[in-house]
Amino acid sequence: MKFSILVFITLLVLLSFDSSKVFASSGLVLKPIKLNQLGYKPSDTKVAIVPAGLADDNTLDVAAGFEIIDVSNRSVVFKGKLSRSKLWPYSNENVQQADFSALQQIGDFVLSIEGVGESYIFEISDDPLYALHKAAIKSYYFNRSAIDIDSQTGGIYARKAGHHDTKVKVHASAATAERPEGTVLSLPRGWYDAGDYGKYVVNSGISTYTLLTAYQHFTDLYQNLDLGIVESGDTAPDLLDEIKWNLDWFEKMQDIDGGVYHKLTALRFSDMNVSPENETFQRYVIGKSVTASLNYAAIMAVSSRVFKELEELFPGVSERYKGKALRAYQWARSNPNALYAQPSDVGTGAYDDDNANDEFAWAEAELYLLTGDRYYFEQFLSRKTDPLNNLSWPQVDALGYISLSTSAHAYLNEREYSQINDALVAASDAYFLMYENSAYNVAASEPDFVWGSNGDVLNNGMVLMQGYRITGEARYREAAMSTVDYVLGKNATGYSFVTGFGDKSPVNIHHRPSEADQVDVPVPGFLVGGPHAGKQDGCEYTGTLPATTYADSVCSYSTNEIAINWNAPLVYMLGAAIDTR
Ligand code: 9MR
Ligand code: 9MR
Repeated sequence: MKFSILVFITLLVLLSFDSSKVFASSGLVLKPIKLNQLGYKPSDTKVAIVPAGLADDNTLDVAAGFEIIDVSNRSVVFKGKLSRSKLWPYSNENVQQADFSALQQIGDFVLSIEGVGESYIFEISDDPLYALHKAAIKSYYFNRSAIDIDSQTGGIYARKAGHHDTKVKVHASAATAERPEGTVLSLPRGWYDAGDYGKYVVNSGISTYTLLTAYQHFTDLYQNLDLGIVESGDTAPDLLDEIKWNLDWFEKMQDIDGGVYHKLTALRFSDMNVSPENETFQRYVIGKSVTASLNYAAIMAVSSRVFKELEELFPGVSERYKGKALRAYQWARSNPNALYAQPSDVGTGAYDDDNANDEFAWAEAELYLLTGDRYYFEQFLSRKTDPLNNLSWPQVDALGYISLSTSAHAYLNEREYSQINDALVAASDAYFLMYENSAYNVAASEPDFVWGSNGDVLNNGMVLMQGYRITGEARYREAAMSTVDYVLGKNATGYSFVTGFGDKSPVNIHHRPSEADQVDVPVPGFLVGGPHAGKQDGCEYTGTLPATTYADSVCSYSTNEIAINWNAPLVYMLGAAIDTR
């Protein structure tokens, strides 16, 4: 198993550090007790993490009991015992767990431990994540290009439209005889990728997929969910209206020959304090790649299926997407080695990937569901992908499995269908073990602590939710929700990683609109990338370990930027939290 070996190696490496120095310089501990700062439903598993000293120092492992106090009258409503301490290698801490799942009373509480202190106030209620869920989706609205965000829908974050993208030029790297360098194209709408103003097909693809999957898995929840966006009040679900804004741009990224442009950006990033309307760099479609084309094929295919059911509202859309999906796949088959290579005059995000096998498999799964043509399923199987492979923008193995598992009943025989579901359950089992053995009580491990770690952790949660969806076994859901608790405060930094939510959440995000506006607090509902030890931006960090290297500073684009592909599994997991209990 890849992670057990990695855990072992990490342990060895970490234990050879001078841990007292690491701890002394960490300075990250805000409140020593770490828990989900938003709260829990009465029936949820509820676990807080309590520091028990350094990896090489067990002397603090003495506190035996903890109390939960009702803040309205300071009465003790629950008493429990801490677990034995355990090492979490990613923060080099010994920690103990305080499990208060048995407390099901509604109210506002703190967890208190003599000699350690009190936690932030958390709530137990029927809908602790409801507002957060809406804000997590609304963040896409705030990141729309080519639209004025009015004050009715945007409140204090109202702003003028930026990047109409009606005069985009074809970059030399994407030029053909039919569309030579400098050809002007109109490709408006879409979401900005992140804290920059680029629109990148690969990353937009996985983000759109995850939101569409949330819609398909929790349809009842989204049917009438009012997001307060400009389309609210029309007859389509708001979540689909939001997704459609992006698809309107996305579908236009196809060249005449069927191949798909890798991205639409300027040649370089602007300064941080430039608002959308003030960034007026010439923009280009840059490169044409096999990974973008396959992403595009997959997204056009799944969108064609979803919008078919809404034919009256969106006439002709489903059929158009279908044609585009097939042509993009054909191009990818003819150009399997067209991996993206960043041209020397371009400095925006690369989203380059040296392996398109998983993208092929994902597109083939979606095309099978779109057409029923066995050829695609056979191709999918021949790729031998594994849904346990770390789900993230360059690694999309799990996505084809999730789609087939959701929608293939009519297409696959029983044996084939079980094969798909078994692979997802096996991946869920691996993540479950990780959760069970984790000192921090979270389904996360070494490979997750890369740029965008919070997104990786939540993607583990999304895979675990498939185990729950397929088997109905509550333990998978419980392990999945550990990833939500993690990003909302039960982590080694003590931050709730979503802007505007939690007692301690990021304020100085790497997000140009938030930097450029006159508002002190950042646009709400954005999940920051999260800790990892890369420090690619050269900023100041107090922590040095995979789970502690995080800075709430604008400088830190490697840990404190926001991005559509990280918010998407947050939306999925919050939808799951609300809809499945
Ligand atoms: O702001 C950019 C951010 O969106 C990207 O994720 C990041 C990595 O590609 O780059 C940021 O831009 C920085 C650039 O790479 C180097 N000079 C400073 C830029 C802004 O801080
Ligand atoms: O999420 C991306 C991460 O996996 C890469 O390591 C990193 C550097 O290439 O880029 C990240 O994506 C950024 C993209 O290149 C530009 N827009 C902002 C994205 C989030 O930081």
